[in-house]
Amino acid sequence: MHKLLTGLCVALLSIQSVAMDKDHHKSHHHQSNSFVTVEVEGIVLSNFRARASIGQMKNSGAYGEIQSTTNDRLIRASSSVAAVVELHEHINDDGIMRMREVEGGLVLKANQSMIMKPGGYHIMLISLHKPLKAGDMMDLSLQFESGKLIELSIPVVSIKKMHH
Ligand SMILES: [Cu+2]
Repeated sequence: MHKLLTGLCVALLSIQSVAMDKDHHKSHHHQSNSFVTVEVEGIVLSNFRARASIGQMKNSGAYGEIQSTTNDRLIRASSSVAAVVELHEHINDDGIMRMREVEGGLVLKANQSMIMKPGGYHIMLISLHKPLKAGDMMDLSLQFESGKLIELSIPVVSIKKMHH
């Protein structure tokens, strides 16, 4: 799998260090949360956030928007905050909304936004090691079919802010 290795790109991003690649940088601030749009190797990431967990619930979700300049796929996500991280979609099963793992990952069509949001595609955080509290940051790493690997630090926001 040489293809996977040659395109490998690791970027450490956080709200403190978004000043990368200023030439193509299309950053604009989202005032409603603390994640700033970043662009890495032709992939633009915006509005990333995770939902604060509720009480003792061990699951939560992370959301955001991804746009790639080339056709690609988000094939895996991981984080140190949860034992298992899956890519999910919601489906309408005879009037009942259910979620399930997306087979083969989330498709990114060149220059089209793929939006993960509550009730749609999302990154499922399963078996949290500790509660996710609003105001915290959490790490999230995104693996793409092209071999690109992007590591983010994303804010945890309350469910109220999530749906604004
Ligand atoms: Cu889910």
